Amino acid sequence: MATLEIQVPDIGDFDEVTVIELLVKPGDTVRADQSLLTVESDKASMEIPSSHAGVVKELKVALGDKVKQGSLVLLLEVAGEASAPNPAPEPVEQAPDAAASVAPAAAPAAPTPVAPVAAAAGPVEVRVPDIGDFKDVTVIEVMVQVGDSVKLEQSLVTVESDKASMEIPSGAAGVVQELKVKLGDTVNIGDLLLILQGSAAVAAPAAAVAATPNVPADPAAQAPAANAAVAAPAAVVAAPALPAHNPTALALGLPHASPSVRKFARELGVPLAEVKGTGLKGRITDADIESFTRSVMSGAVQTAAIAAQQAAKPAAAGGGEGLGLIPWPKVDFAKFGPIERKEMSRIKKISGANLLRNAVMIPAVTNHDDADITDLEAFRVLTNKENEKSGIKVTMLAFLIKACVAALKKFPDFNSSLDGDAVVYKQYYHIGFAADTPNGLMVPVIKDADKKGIFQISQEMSELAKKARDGKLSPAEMSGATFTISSLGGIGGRYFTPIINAPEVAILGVCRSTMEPVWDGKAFQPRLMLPLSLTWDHRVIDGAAAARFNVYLAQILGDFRRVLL
Ligand code: CAO
Repeated sequence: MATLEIQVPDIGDFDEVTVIELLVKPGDTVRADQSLLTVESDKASMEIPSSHAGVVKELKVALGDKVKQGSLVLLLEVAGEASAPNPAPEPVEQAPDAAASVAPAAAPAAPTPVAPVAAAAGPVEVRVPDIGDFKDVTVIEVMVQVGDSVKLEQSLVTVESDKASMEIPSGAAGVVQELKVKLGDTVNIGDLLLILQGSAAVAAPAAAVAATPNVPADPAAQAPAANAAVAAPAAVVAAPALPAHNPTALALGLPHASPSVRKFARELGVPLAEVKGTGLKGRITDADIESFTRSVMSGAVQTAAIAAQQAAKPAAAGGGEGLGLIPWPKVDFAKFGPIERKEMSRIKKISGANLLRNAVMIPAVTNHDDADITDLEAFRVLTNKENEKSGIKVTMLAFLIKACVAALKKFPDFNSSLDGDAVVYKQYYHIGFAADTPNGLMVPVIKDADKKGIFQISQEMSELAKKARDGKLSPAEMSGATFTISSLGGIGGRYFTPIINAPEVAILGVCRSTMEPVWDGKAFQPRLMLPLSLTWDHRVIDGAAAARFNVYLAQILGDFRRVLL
């Protein structure tokens, strides 16, 4: 065994960076290249990977510490004789328990600062500067749009590799004439980001001419941009300069989170902008993403928008002023008789805020209809009898999920979400179902329900419902629904008006089926009728489409062979 000193590697031009996240603790086994901690400057965050596999013996930094190249990060115990894989400044000690200095694998290079050197008029091409060793970084945020006035050094886009994210500020001032990148694009050094109608200082493309990452550009190399052309677009490299920390910009722009947290959030479909960070300086941590996702529950809750929750708070808490309403009545209930006061559960508080937001913000309409499920119920009962030994009980809800998928395919508007002025049509069919649990409502999700059969859906549903009741649903199991069904069929009732699970645009409520006399043109026949209540977002869906959706759904439930048509 040898003990290695893991130090902060060359992190480019950053003088000092703050430790904002510790990703390991003493006793943890780490792989070579595994991220150990996240450091952050005012414009970039990066993860510092381990150069070796081993066991963390001692952490030498704490949250909030300032570190720079060469700072000792931790002591790592490595098996046998350690050797540094990447250029290491110090040879590794081989003596047992001797501490050795090892530089971790190359860390992300810092964008190189450049200075504004000249005024420009006319179109100015703003390009990706030298961003160090990164290739094919992804644009994860575009902070400006056409027509925006951009100041020199104002952040334009955020790019992200698997280990770092950084904002790319503008090397020129002006008005955005044309955007050349969009979310999800991959870019490299020199790629065109946007064209500005230049009006002020232009930064020289110093970063672009820096010979190697992490090496400050030669000031002489800044000269060409001083002559930024007037007629032809001037080639300007976005200057990754590092102005002083600007909390306002942060608040308005990129949520504060490390690349791995962003990736985690993306995997779960969590909108980072809606997550409240509890880390240093309000930074969003993995735990925040997890607790956010855990709070996604109830028949009317999918995502928690903190901002909306805040806005909704006055009303929820007894105000109403936020909505311009008269205050909630304050009554001394004890005056009228004995009372008991109980705090609402955390889940109820969170889901309440979400329900309120969804109820207030969505112009929702509910259509009611009935489906004749006489034959389907007979088939279900027979199927269960025939498959008694399998241990899988086929439920009406499984058929409903399958029938809804067919209806969603026929009416794609119902499987969409609103995103600003655009409608996002999802080509996958993840169906959430409201589950009543002792802790409150949860909405587990059957993923890819279109690709699953009734048995599989029934089995998954019963497993997920059990997990929900036991409080063991993982965030991933509650994420990504495209449509939700809330079934009160096992309980009773006729119709109700479910609240849409934003950002979905529709939800189906189902109540208990009852035997009813149905006129067949000659006589009343006893038929098993299932009450359906479809709530839909009128911004995306029209009443006629909703009526058609219900009619089609009822037709399928009436004769499941229609699914094949
Ligand atoms: N009509 C008549 N009977 C129905 C029915 C319907 N629409 N749906 C279910 N049933 C019957 C079942 O067949 C079962 O009967 P048996 O025990 O005789 O077989 C019984 O009711 C209980 O069913 P279930 O509720 O256990 O199973 P399910 O698949 O219908 O539902 C689940 C599962 C998790 C959705 C349900 O347990 C649940 O939690 N429902 C509540 C959802 C809710 O609260 N929604 C409101 C949200 S808005 O506040």
